[in-house]
Amino acid sequence: MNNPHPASTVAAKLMMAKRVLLLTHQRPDGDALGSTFGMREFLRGNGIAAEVLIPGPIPHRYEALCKDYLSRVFPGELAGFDLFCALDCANAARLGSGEEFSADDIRGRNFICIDHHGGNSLDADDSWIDDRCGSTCQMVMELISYLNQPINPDGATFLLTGMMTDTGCFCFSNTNGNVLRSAALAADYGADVEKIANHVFFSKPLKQLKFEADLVENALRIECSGQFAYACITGEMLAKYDFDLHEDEGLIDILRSLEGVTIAMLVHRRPDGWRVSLRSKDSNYPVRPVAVKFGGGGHAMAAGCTIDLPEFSDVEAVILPEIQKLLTVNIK
Ligand SMILES: [Mn+2]
Repeated sequence: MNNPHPASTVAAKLMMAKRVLLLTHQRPDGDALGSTFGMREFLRGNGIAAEVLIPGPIPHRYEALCKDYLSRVFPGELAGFDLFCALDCANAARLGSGEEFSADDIRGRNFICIDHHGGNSLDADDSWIDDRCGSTCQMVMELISYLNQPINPDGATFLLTGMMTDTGCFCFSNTNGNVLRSAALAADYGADVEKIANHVFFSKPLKQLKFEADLVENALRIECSGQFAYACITGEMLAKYDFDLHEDEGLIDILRSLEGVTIAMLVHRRPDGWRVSLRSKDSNYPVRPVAVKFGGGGHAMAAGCTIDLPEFSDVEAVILPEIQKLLTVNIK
């Protein structure tokens, strides 16, 4: 007998539901927004009432894509749903919507999770976790293929958005045949590639372009014989360019794109410590172990952690030796 498809349990729950609340992580990125709104379109197309609860504001670069789709569900309205589905959210701390709503409010109340973060600790009632997938949007597309049901062009556009943002437009090492097959399927269903490109990738505000230039000119540091590039974003810089850190998705790729760089790091101050984002562009040097060492996590090639030390120089002092070690001893 064939093994059941890994999506079969969550797929059955979704198709049996009457009213589904779709949830994702705080500071939503293209995959978070794409998978929730894409899933919403898919479920509605199948006659299932579905709403999206996004914690916090939508980043500017996704506003145009999402603006016609926003509806507001308040945490106080949870009783009206018979299924809760978290997408692209690796842990309970990121699912919350401030103090008014947390994962504990829905655990045990028909709560399912679909995610591509290997270290997922959400502990939903049923989960489908697959860290071989480049994006949660890809998983949603695979679930749709498994169910052999169509999705409308708007839904396909949302799903393709997350597939593109989480793979760096199919440039990162998480891009493989399955990623491209799911993307092709989204295109077949009418995904609007030009709309995604123009809204998400080719519409940076001028202040952001200037902020990025300042970052490269004044904050970029290079170590490890040119293999490690990093920068710290200061409050001063944010104020000068009126830059919102909710818009920082993709910023680290500017550092990663430098010739000779293997690992890039972007750091900024948050109330609970220094937020450290790490990216690698060589799978021989995965950054997840470094993030895990400091209590964080993520994907092999894209990970992050929060380090609670007084000064940025203290962060440099603990991170640099780890990166040096990684770059010298980790060759397969
Ligand atoms: Mn993702």
